Amino acid sequence: MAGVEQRQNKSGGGGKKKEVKKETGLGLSFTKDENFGEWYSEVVVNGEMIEYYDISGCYILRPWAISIWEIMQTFFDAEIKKMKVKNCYFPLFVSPGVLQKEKDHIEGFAPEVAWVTKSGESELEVPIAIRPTSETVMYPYYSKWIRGHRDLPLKLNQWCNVVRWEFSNPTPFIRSREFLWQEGHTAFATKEEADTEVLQILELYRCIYEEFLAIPVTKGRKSELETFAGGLYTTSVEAFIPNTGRGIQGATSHCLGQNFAKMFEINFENEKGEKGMVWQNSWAYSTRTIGVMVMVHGDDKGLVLPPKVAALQLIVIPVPYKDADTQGIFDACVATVATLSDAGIRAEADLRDNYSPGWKYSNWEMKGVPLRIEIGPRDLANNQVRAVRRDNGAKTDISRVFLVEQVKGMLDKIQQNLFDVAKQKRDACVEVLKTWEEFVTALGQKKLILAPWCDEEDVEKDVKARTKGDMGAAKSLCTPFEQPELPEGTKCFASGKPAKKWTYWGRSY
Ligand code: 87F
Repeated sequence: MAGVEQRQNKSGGGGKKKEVKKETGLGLSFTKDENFGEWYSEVVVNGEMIEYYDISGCYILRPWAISIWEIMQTFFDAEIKKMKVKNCYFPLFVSPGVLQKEKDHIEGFAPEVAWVTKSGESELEVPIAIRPTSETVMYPYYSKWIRGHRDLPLKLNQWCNVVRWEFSNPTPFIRSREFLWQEGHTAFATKEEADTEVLQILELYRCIYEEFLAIPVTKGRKSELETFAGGLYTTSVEAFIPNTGRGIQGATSHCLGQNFAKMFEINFENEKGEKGMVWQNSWAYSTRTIGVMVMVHGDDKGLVLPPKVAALQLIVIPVPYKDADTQGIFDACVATVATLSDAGIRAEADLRDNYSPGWKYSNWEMKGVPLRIEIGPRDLANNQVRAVRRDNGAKTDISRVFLVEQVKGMLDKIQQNLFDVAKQKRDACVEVLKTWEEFVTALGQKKLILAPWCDEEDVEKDVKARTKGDMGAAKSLCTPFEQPELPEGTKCFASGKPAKKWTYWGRSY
């Protein structure tokens, strides 16, 4: 199978620790610092998040990954429902005429569109595209459904898959040819309402990253060059992967202005009987979120899951000795799980008798379970359990009398610590600079660059051209909403013209 070949071919590189894997069948052969790419592939597979598939760029998402997706989905879905957004489902297939209706928007993306050309052995009369996004699928119906101001706002969302036939280096979750996302598409009578919603959604995306995935992100606005073609302005949350020195767009919230309304004739009559055009937004986050989480928190023992998104927050492992009261230990494990489950903690016991406790420790560490509880003869005698944190390995003995409150406290601490450590690491990579020489040096050091910029499209194109190479060119990531002071007379790092704003730059995914 191609997927297997691909992985075997990959295993030729450096940074290997062969003996560990041979001995136990556990453990990783690559380290995060020495060979990040191979480490990542191995972690997502051995952590049981994905399985490689025989079509390049497509991956099987296993229950361990989908459960994370579902936890984020439950949160986000409830939040947008509070905002009166309704869920819907539009077809996967797009007719060619409709797809190409909005020319500006499809132009640059056309090579990535996948087409169905046959059914059985016969050629289709008209080939059918598979949605890469649903603007052109949905907006003809917005035109039909919106007549008067009473039909506004129209706020729809769909949870679905999309296909983009990428050619550059596929990576599980981060760049796959099919992925899962939500896409929200809304229409308003006024620009003010649209502007407000863009930021409300962006705040939910920040919340998913920072509060659920424990990943620090920067909210900001995309440059003209990076703005969605056919849109008015694009906002995003941007994350950073210290190991590779690359920025990564976490999610986007666009104000489309009235461009699509013009193309698709989405008009309405206001209270005074005057005709107007709607103002539209669209916004999305995808399964890429999960890849960013793996890259940011994972370590040389495997996945590290933040408690808020972990399907299993705690694993209880019996540690029986030959002559110990094995039944008593097993009963204590079952009772511990019952107590924790009743308190709303996602806990299970690993009572398999064909694996040693040591093997189980490694296995659950690989899968990133935030907290492990061990119960041995001494614990049983003292009516206590031993808790071991996945994030920092810290061990604590907990009396079973205070089990629930202590465990809750530890899970909160782990969640916070993951965020704090990730933020420290990210902040340590930020380089504030003002000249081209400093820029080139910082780029070579995998920094996240904050530089004063003149905000001219040609200058960004020039930065891209001047930094082109095997590692990929540098580009603007976003102009953060929180702007440091920009002293009068500050010059653009790239053009020397007067700077208008501070902007983040770097290589990116
Ligand atoms: C690939 C092929 C065809 C991105 C594509 O961000 C079209 C596209 O329109 C395309 N890749 N895009 C931009 C998607 C914009 C927008 N769509 C709705 C979002 C949020 C959700």
